[in-house]
Amino acid sequence: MATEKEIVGISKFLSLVLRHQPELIGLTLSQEGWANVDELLALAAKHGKTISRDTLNVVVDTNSKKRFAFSKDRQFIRANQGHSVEVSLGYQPQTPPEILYHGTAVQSVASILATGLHKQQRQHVHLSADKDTATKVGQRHGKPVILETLTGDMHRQGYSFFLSDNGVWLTDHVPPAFIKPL
Ligand code: HQG
Repeated sequence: MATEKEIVGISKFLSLVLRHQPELIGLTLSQEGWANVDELLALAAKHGKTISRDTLNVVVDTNSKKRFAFSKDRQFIRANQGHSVEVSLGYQPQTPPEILYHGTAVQSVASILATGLHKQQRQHVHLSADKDTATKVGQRHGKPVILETLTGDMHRQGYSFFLSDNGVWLTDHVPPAFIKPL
């Protein structure tokens, strides 16, 4: 059995190659972001990261944020969201709740209120359905600040929203008019 520390390490490694730099180990993702599991494991081993199929199953199935998903036949794996490489995950546009939250760090607030939320390196701006999650997201960057986004208004004005398989709301850009500090 892999230890908790090994599992976290593998999860970070999977985020790296499935979201950001598949080329690091010579991996190719499909347009929808899928990697062949056998190929992933073989390339990982070749680059000094040996992961058994059983351990991979544990990492995917126990991940607290459900970051990764297998295809139905479990031959392919992808990250559910958070990519910086260009993929089309195939999520259908959805009606968001009236309010969603964005957790950020205090040093970014002035710029966000002036120019809106930008997706930066990722493919989307990430929004959370609850304040707790937003706080955790913001903490990754510094002292957390939660911003309220008026997503109901945005949707009625034609902005598109997607809900990832692990419950993260995704959109392209949130203009300042739809952002309120809590
Ligand atoms: C900030 C984690 C200045 C934005 C989480 C954020 C999430 C601006 C940072 C997922 C700005 C980008 C994504 C502006 C946005 N001026 N700063 N105009 N617009 N920002 O990591 O949302 O653990 O790319 O506030 O749970 O923090 O990876 O995005 O602070 O779901 O699975 O630019 O990552 O999931 O940072 O986090 P990120 P995020 P995982």
